[in-house]
Amino acid sequence: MKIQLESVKRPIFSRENAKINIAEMFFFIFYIISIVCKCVYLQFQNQINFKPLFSKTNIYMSVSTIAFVLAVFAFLLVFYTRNKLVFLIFNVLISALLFADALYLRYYNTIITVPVIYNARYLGPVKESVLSLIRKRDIFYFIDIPFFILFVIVYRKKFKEIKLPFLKRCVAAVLLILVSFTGFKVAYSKNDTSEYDNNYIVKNLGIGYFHYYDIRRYVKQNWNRNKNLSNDEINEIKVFFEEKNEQSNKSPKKYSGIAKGKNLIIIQMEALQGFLVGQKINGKEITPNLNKLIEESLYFNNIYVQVAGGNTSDAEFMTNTSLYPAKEGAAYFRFSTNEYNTLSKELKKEGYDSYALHAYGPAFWNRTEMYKAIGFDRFISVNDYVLDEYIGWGGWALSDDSFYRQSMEIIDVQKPFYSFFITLSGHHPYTYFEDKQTFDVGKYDKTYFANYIKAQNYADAALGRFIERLKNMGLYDNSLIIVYGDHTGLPKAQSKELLEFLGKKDDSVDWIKLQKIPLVIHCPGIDPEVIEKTGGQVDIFPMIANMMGIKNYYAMGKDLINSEKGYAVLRNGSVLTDDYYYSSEADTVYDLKNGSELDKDIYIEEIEKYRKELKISDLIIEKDALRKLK
Ligand code: GP9
Ligand code: MN
Repeated sequence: MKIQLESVKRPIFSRENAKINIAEMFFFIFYIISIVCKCVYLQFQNQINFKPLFSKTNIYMSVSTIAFVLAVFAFLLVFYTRNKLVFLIFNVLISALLFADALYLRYYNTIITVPVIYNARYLGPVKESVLSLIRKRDIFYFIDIPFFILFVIVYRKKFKEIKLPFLKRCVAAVLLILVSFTGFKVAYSKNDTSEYDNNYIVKNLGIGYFHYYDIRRYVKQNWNRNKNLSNDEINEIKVFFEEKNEQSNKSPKKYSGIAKGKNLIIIQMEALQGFLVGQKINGKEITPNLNKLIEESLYFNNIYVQVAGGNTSDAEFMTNTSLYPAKEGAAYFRFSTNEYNTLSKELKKEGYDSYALHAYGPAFWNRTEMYKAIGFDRFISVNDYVLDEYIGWGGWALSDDSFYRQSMEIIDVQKPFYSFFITLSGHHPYTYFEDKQTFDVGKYDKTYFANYIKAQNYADAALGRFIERLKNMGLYDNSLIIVYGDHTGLPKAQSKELLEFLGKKDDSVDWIKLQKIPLVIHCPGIDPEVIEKTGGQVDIFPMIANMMGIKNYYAMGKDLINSEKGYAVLRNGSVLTDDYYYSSEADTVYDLKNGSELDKDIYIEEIEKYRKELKISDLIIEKDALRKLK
């Protein structure tokens, strides 16, 4: 038979080529089904998706996976060659990626992302123990490849004789893309996709889409990012920290080294707001245990929430690095392969083991990746807890009580340790508590505000029991204990009852004063005191560093115990001091006592000095400067 050239017009299904066409069609269909199956297999094998097979989530995930494979297939069709090499190569590549995903999932419970591949050192133990992670069933990822190779060998002569005309391939590709796009749109519209959890995206829209999404996200965030740190910038950073450290090292410092050698227990409480402290409803304290702890501790009552696009993760980030949150998005996602100076790393030098404890999916907020950069020795996630009691967060999160109890069974308390607890029961929506008569909320019953109060009352009770446990274990007097809220729990849209309850006005100064969280530092040997200086979450690390005698040179925060003046810079550029509030939105300075407007010109120099911290912090984060300054 004469070799047909592309230019020769020939119907795809011409009779003389019918056999070859059928064989080719079979190849294509088998190819698509095979890749779809491998993708779906990965998800069920690694407990991302669960039975029943035909649940709504699984159906839409499969639709999205088929849509992805069809789109890729359309692309390959355009670059089609007679020997089908592009198809074979792609199959090998995707199989290798799925296999790598499976190994990574087995170790870290999350999918491989571009930064992980790009920054191979973050493959960590996976690289070292690849063999131990491989299972026999992984053969499934490659099982089809010999068939395709065989198929191509058997049909190679026949396949050589035909080639679908370019135009027809393009038309077929466009049609496939249309089908793929429609399928994906349907799947996407039926999902409440969360961009905060990579595994969640995989679960709902499939592994194929996730890798596409991850590449797009990476390119978007890094395309225009100039990572080169100029000499001027290096100087700017150096001068900034020289001045900052010179000032803060001046006088002899109070409580220096008071917690040296002690364990560090940080409890970051979900949505714990400052107004709750000491507050009563119908004569009953909302947070009696926190109030009691405060009486024995340093209590900071003017700490402002500084989180931004990373919410809870931003609070964690500030506490562990004393850097500001990223200008856009979440540092946990965007800068998880940076070099940071962290509490864990400093304490490691002193022989401590460090634990991050959070009874939620490890991929949420990209914690798995970010905790490597922070340097936690272990991340105890939802996979490590027995889910034996559900309280809060709609009734499906592990209760704080069980979380604390099980955590203390995991931590090796025989060695000095740093444990970072991130609680969950106080998470919105607080509806779980609506019908529970756990706390008398009076006339507010069944409102968002009332449910929030009940949630925080429960979280407080669990905290109280945890502190009792620490006392029984002999850890209360042998540890530096820090308690604070990660961010607020009552948004502006739900502020009516709160403002009424507190007798506050609905104005910007009253509102900003409510954007505070309690910060409590308990350490044997301190004189309990209320510290009214204004500060923020970036200030936590410097205070710990002073008390534990560890280094913290590149901190954006300040040691509020040892600084003369207090201030807090918010991520939106607003500044709060002990006296005034500069609102970046209104570009106006207000007196914090009475809300009256002040002359901006008097304060602008000081405001700009404080705001410089944001600029330096952004430089450090966006240009990974700490790696280069070492
Ligand atoms: C989930 C928890 C909640 O892991 O940290 O995060 P949030 O929604 O509060 O940012
Ligand atoms: Mn939170």
